[in-house]
Amino acid sequence: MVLGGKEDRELNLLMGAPERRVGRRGFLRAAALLGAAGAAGYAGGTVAGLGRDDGGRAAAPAPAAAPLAGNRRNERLLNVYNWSDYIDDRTIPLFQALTNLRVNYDVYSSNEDLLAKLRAGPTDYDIVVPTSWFIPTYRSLGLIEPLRQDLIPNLTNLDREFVETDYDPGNRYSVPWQWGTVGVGFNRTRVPGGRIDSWASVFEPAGAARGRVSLLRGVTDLIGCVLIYLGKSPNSSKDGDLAEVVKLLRSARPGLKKFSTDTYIDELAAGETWLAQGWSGDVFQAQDQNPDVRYAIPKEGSLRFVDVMCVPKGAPHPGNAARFINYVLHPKVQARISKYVSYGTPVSLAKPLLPSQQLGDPAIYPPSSIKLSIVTVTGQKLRKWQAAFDQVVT
Ligand code: N2P
Repeated sequence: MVLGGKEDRELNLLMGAPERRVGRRGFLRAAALLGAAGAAGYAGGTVAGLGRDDGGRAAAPAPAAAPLAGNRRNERLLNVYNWSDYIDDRTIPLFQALTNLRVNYDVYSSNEDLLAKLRAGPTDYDIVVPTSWFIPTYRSLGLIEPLRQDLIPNLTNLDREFVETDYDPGNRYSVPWQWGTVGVGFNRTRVPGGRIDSWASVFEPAGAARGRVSLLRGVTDLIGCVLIYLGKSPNSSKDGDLAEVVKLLRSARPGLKKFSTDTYIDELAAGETWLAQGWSGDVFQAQDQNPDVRYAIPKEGSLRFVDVMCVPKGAPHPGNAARFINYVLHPKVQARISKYVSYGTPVSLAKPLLPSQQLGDPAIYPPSSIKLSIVTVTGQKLRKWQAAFDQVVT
């Protein structure tokens, strides 16, 4: 559909062409193409490396406009640092074409990697996406700055539970990207009865599954879930509880293939691992490749997380960051991302645009009967959890 005026063109860009599904490698390929051809492509209004969005008609070039307000460096540039496997292949090209900003998109695969990178000194990143439970830590370390809320009118699209939060009431420093749960991804042909219901399946691997199990290489997700399995508070920092966590994980080790927060998607899909502690949307991305893959939240309960967009202190382009955040909060953009990554959207206005089977899937939008906890991270707890993690994960 080709429409006439500027607003219609923008709507076309937001809506995009029919969904194309690519895996992580496909996305990285697209990102590499954008890196190579983006400078020429974005200024000309094409979607570099991916062709025109609409067959060459509606994606008219944005005018080579004056500098955009709110930036420290006068560049039509945005540097995004996000989790791996957390975006579709169209959102960045369409944002570039719509705004005439060039985006560098880089990925990490754990909160620890991101925090270490930002603590090591200034970076050029304009947007980073830590899990919300790290926000108090980022604030107290002075690693993030207030958002230019005046440039984010779409903040009103956020569901109330993502505005009235303990970690950042009113979204002064952070805006949700997507949310999800921690659970177990498994190959239904490889587990007795085709289903699993307990964390025992991955924390005490047994039988033929030994050696075919992966656990998350992330301090909060790993330690928090083992505490839950042991019947402790998911926020415990008691030395005795953490000693039990270490003991359990040490005895699990011989039955594990590896710790991973990124490659486990492909390994589960390829049948190299049969069971994986993982994040909900990641497991559904594995299922897209292999229909025998399933996801379960164990009966003992689990963790729920929200990953939030923040601007590092002193970022070169905070104005452009705000423009990107505003774009991401558009219901159509939320729906496109959410549909692809199979995580939950914090914008209910996006839900009517999602496939009904995704919306009705209790593994993506779990009912309140499922026991899900949120981790709170303090400096002392993080040090203790990290020490426990380091005793087991090398
Ligand atoms: C995306 C994983 C993001 C969830 N691959 C972890 N908070």
